[in-house]
Amino acid sequence: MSRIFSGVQPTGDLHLGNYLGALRNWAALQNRYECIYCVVDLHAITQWQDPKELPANTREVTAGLIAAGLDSETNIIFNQSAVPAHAELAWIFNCVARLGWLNRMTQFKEKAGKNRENASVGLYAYPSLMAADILVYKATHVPVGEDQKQHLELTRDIAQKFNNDFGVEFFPMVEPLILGEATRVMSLRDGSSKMSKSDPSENSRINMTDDADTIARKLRRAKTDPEPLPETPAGLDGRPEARNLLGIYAALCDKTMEDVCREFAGAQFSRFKDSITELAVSVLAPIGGEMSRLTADPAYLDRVLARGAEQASEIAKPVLDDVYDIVGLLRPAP
Ligand code: AQP
Repeated sequence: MSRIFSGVQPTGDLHLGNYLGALRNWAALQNRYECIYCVVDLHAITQWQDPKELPANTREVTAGLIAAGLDSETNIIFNQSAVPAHAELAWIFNCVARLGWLNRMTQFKEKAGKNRENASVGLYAYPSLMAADILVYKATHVPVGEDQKQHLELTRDIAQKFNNDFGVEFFPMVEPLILGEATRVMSLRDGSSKMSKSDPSENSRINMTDDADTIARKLRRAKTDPEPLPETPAGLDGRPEARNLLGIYAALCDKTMEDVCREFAGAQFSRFKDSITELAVSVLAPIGGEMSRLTADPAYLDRVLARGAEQASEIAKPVLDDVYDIVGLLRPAP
């Protein structure tokens, strides 16, 4: 059976982009693949995280995964730092990946911004750790948003180079799974930048735990343009905010952009915003409610994570043992 790995960072409130670009798709895959889902806390600390908030964020993301429909009994759900094999394989991959490859990563450029000299080495080496996350389980498929495609290509490059360097056919060539409309949800304030947990403007995103009034307020304030909605998606060219809102609507109700354009052809944004608000609340309210219920029981979430870490470690250990043998690293005799 094919095996899926994917991760989400506990860097703050989960938002509609995480839901439509990742969590919802993960839930849809769970009966077709063996699934390993990871709360990637080691990735999170590549940028400053308050140690007082990180545990609660890790539990909240875990609650988000379950509330979005992942069955914690049939899927492996755990936090990355609980399985040291990720960090161990990442170090080996740091010795396989080339500086030139990492220099091309757009996420590093975006996140480091102008203050590149002051970015952490961890942020720079983030893609090596991501490759380790995936390959330590020899995962065959990774469901990712459009934004993570470049990192996945790097994972393939690392796997290929490892196999070539050591003359083995050890790591598989992992395939991306990019699913559905609105795989890249953009900020409500700026249709050219991604909806993101770390955007300083709360109004740029809809959080999975936002209540109905907050969702309505954020959508009311969402940036638009003065034109009525077009009859076809071609009419959205040069209108990034309109494209984003229609894409979100289409994803929330599982329709195509063509269908949504037909439905709202000629309408003003005021009418469309009422409809998208109603739809967003109907989808997110039950999920947000379930997240609140689950986060009120941290002991339950900790049990889910502990069981997941145990199951993940069982899969990772023989892979890492083989890697140590291939590389020629001695392990203490049993
Ligand atoms: N805006 C988005 N549209 C579609 N998919 C998205 N994802 C994130 N943002 C969007 C997908 O969600 C999964 C988990 O992402 P993540 O939280 O681990 O990292 P990220 O992509 O860096 O998300 P953020 O919100 O932008 O976090 P910060 O601000 O901390 O960097 C991934 O599959 C991602 O594609």
